Amino acid sequence: MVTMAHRICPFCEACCGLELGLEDGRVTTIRGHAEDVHSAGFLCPKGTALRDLHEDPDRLRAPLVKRDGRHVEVTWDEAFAEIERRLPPLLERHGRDAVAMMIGNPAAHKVGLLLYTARLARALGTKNLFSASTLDQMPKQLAAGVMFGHWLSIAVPDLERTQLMVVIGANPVVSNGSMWTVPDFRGKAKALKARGGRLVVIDPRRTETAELADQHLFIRPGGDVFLLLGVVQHLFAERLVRLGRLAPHVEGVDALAAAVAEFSPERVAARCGIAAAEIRALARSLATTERAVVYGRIGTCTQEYGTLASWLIDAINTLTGHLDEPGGAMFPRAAAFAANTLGAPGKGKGVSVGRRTSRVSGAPEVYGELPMGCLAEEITTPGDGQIRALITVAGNPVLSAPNGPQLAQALGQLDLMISFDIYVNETTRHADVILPGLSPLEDMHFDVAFPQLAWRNTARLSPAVLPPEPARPAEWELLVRLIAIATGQGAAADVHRLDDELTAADVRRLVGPAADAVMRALGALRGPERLIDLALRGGPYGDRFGQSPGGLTLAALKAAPAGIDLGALAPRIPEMLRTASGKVELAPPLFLDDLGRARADLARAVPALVIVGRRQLRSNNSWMHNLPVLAKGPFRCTAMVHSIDATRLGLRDGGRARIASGPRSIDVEIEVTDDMMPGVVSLPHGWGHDLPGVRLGVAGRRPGANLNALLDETLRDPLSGNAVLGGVPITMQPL
Ligand SMILES: Nc1nc2c(c(=O)[nH]1)N[C@H]1C(S)=C(S)[C@@H](COP(=O)(O)OP(=O)(O)OC[C@H]3O[C@@H](n4cnc5c(=O)[nH]c(N)nc54)[C@H](O)[C@@H]3O)O[C@H]1N2
Ligand SMILES: Nc1nc2c(c(=O)[nH]1)N[C@H]1C(S)=C(S)[C@@H](COP(=O)(O)OP(=O)(O)OC[C@H]3O[C@@H](n4cnc5c(=O)[nH]c(N)nc54)[C@H](O)[C@@H]3O)O[C@H]1N2
Ligand code: SF4
Ligand SMILES: [Mo]
Repeated sequence: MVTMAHRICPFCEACCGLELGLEDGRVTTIRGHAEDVHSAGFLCPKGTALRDLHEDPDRLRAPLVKRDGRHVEVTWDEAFAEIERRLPPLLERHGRDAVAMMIGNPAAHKVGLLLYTARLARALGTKNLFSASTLDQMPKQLAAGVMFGHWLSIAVPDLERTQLMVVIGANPVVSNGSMWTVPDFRGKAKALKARGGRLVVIDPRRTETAELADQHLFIRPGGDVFLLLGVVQHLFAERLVRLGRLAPHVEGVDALAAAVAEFSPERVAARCGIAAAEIRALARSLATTERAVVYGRIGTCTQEYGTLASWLIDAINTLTGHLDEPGGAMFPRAAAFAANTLGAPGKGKGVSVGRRTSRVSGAPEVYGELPMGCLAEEITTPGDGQIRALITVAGNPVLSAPNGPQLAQALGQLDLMISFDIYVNETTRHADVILPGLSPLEDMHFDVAFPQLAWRNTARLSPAVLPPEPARPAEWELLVRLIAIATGQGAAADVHRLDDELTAADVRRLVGPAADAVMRALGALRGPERLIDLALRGGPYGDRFGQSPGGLTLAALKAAPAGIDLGALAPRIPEMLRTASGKVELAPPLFLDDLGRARADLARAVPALVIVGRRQLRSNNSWMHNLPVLAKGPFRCTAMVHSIDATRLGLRDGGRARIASGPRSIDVEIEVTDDMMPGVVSLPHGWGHDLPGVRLGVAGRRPGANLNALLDETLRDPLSGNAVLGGVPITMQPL
């Protein structure tokens, strides 16, 4: 008999609702869930790979401990005994900072990992926190934090109601959106065009999104800040600035006008590779279209001016009257966990960064994190505060972080490495203990972060589809057990009692004297479910623990497999602001000061050849190449080269070439295509599965080349610490 179950896809930020057919405890079909209030039946090929992931023989189902250089399966008690034997003495002898944590992308997609990794970090009390955020979106989080008062107060395009959307450095047709939860971008973009609206894409590659667009402009990698400065300058120079309703809520308009005055379209054109007339036309159409929005993503973040570019994008949305307006860039109002729905509305503490610097390079911390590019040197540089142990949580930095080979070497030097992971891959092969979580199908799901970035306000939750194998702990229980060890309570501590204590402490912080009553109201729930119920009930649509009958609760979401619709995005300024001034900060000194760097760089010579990254529909960063349904088909890890460059360099389509950058080099397969801007090469990241000790049978057959083996870990956006992953000069020669 076939039964149906529903599950939010955990693979990318689109968070599609899936409908799974089950027969005899096996998933037989996976489709988009047509009734889902958020995704309405959309899914991509990766969604169907949930089954492959569940059934992948290489996916770990039991903990591994390294003995005599080899990973062997052990019991859970043996794994934790190993940690208890090795971690506390290390903390005792070298202090809390000797243990570092690296948190990877899938942690944002698994509620148990996300909520309890934060608790583990607090329990460890280490300053050495690293995450994929500084390989990704930290510039956007820094810009949003400083401008709006919280790092997750990100304005997202209101695509359904806009008439002009400008996409810079993103390819949502393939990535399905990022820092913007938007299933079926393609369908929504087609609807925009059908109602007479326009899509403009600015990218050094004619991407799948550019194919769909009314206009595509090639931009020189890393040139975005100059383009955006030119646009802002022109808005002021031509008196096109319209703040509209936001006028009383915006600070710094005059300071911004003064700061950009010298960056006329004529002055920036050569540096960004876009003609002055195009820059002026772009500024004018943004200012004169009633509903318009600029959206920037990875391409604008993973470069040396990531923070300035992210800031200027929202500055343009503000100056053209499109911030917080329908059809512009709007702030979602999530049902749970959103800092911009908590506390007193309209004003807050703002954000602070740079409160300390990293030991070796002196890089400023950002929101408590250090740049990923600093991890290797913090492990290998002797002295007080040296990292001696590392805990990775769903991260594969050997492939995902710049200069992966150097990091791999550093990992080999650790006294102890513990990995929360489901594969023995390029990173976890170095781990002394690997603790695998449940398959997504065996785990309940709730998105903590993505409803805060979503195209529409909805609330959804997925119960586990299949029962976990007996005696398999959930990831949050593994993390609590590690917390017990890190806080001296020992591996044998009662996980559920400790969870009660941790949650009671959180509740006390949140509601003060009402804590006992709230804990009673949360009843018999445990683990993440209890935290979700707490966040939902105390959230903006919540039942307020009985004070708002009919409001959201965990039980209400469980009873609604298609989710609960909470309406289209609505204006939220000033209520959502948490800046100290209670205003949108348009000209923060931190950013104005950094403009000096851009000014000095205006005349920089153009390198003959640079490399950028690329994402592909059947791939997800570094870890889904082992799933047969995705791995089949043509070889995808190709270096795209324009025919002009190919001719100049003697490269041929299908041939091989060596790419070098500084002392580093990789060998790749060539794809000649005039979809590239001349002088720019595009290679996807997350490949290079041919390292010794890796247990990825399918991925190993077509390993591909590791883009990050080429990149320099010392190149960073100085404000956000974000790695520079694109626009890096290279040379190429045929093999
Ligand atoms: N050159 C270049 N480099 C890039 C990028 C780029 O564009 N160009 N993009 C960057 C970006 S945006 C990101 S987000 C990072 C991603 O980099 P990472 O955060 O390191 O993520 P992945 O490489 O996808 O590795 C994910 C890890 O999580 C594990 N995993 C998967 N599911 C689970 C689970 O359920 N539980 C546990 N415990 N583990 C799990 C996988 O086995 C794998 O080890 O890469 C960055 N690197
Ligand atoms: N299928 C698939 N989906 C994914 C992922 C995946 O690996 N595969 N990863 C997920 C993750 S972790 C993230 S963060 C998101 C990212 O989502 P997106 O931001 O949409 O990422 P990309 O598809 O890499 O698109 C980035 C674009 O920037 C362009 N670019 C490079 N350098 C520059 C530059 O200097 N300026 C400009 N203007 N453009 C530039 C590149 O050519 C590329 O087209 O995707 C998520 N979704
Ligand atoms: S777009 Fe694909 S990978 Fe992303 S959530 Fe939807 S089905 Fe999953
Ligand atoms: Mo990412």
